[in-house]
Amino acid sequence: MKIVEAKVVVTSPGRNFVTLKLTTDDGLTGLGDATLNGRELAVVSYLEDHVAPLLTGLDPHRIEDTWQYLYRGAYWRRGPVTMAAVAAVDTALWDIKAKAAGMPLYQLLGGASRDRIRAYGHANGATVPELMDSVRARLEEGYQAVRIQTGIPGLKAVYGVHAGVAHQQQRPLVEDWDTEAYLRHLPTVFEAVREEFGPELPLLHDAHHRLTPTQAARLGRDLEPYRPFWLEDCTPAENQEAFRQVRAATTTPLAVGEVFNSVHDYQTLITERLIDYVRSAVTHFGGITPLKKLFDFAALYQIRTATHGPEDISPVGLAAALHLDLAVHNFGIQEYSGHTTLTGEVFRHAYTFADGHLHPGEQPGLGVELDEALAARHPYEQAYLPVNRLQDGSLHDW
Ligand code: KDG
Ligand code: MG
Repeated sequence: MKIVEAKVVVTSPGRNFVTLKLTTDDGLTGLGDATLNGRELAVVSYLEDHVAPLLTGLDPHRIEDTWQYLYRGAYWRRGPVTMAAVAAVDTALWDIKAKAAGMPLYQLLGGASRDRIRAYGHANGATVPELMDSVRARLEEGYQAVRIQTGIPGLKAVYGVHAGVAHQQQRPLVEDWDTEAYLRHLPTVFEAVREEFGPELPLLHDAHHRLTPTQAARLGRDLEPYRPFWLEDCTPAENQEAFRQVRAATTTPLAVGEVFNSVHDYQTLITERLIDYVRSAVTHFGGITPLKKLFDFAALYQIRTATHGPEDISPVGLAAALHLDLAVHNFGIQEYSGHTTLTGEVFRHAYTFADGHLHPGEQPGLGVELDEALAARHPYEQAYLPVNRLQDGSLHDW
């Protein structure tokens, strides 16, 4: 079998998605997600100008070798643009291999280790009462684990929680931030949610890289009475050693990795067991091949998986995650915020969500079909993620 076509499809059924479609001389097709939110077209160029010309004529079954060819062969390694492009190729090749085998992909990854995949949903509120309503809505949808994010008194706009604030803009929306106000407010939010919903509901929280290690250590300790399921991205993890301070100070479980694109980003975090969950997505980590290796490495240290699954991972990237989730023994939890109805029409998928759990379905391959005609009716729209500024106007992590 040979690859005869490598085509990049960009579509915006509500938000931008970049998809690679590989076709073989046997007529099989494979899809891979290459969406890099806010920097989509850089990956399109990487794929179209530098990767697609290399793919035609290759044997699609040689997944590991093709991964090494694109990673080592380029000389310039890592980085989100490169690794999203490599991820798309790798995912599409696994899709083809599983279709050729006539099996859902998880069967090629070792078969199912579990019957279903526990997901967590997003509850957001500008105020605590709004947050309570949002938690209630998620529970009504069936979720059995919820990430809670709120506005902070005195701040105009906090990422992801202010209703009516569009995240995608022609220029980045400017949000505001005050860490001390956040550190004062968040424990009171956890207390209120625990009071309302009881001790059993798994509650997650994303600090979105905004804290210093000292602040993160304090927050981890202050949240301990409310038993959070985890504290995510508590401090920017370019400095892996910084997690030592947080870890020494608190037993609140720690999750990190949605912006990582290489196992090397995790080396200290895993070998010193400074974290409890690895959060990388197939889409940004170079594909299924390296993510499976990461998960197996993490398993040696009793660290679990929690693949990034926001709306800007396409249904193709999400499906890839679900096949891994079902197969690996050290699965932890899967983020799932769903997609718009139109996105589900552009990317028809076999995976299902019921009773707070996902399943990738039993179709051969990933179980996702791209409706190219419908995709073409929703072309790319320029969009940016927001930025965050402190009260004095200086830029801060968001
Ligand atoms: O594109 C950025 C989003 O994927 C990110 O902000 C979402 O932090 C996020 C999460 O945990 O889903
Ligand atoms: Mg996050």
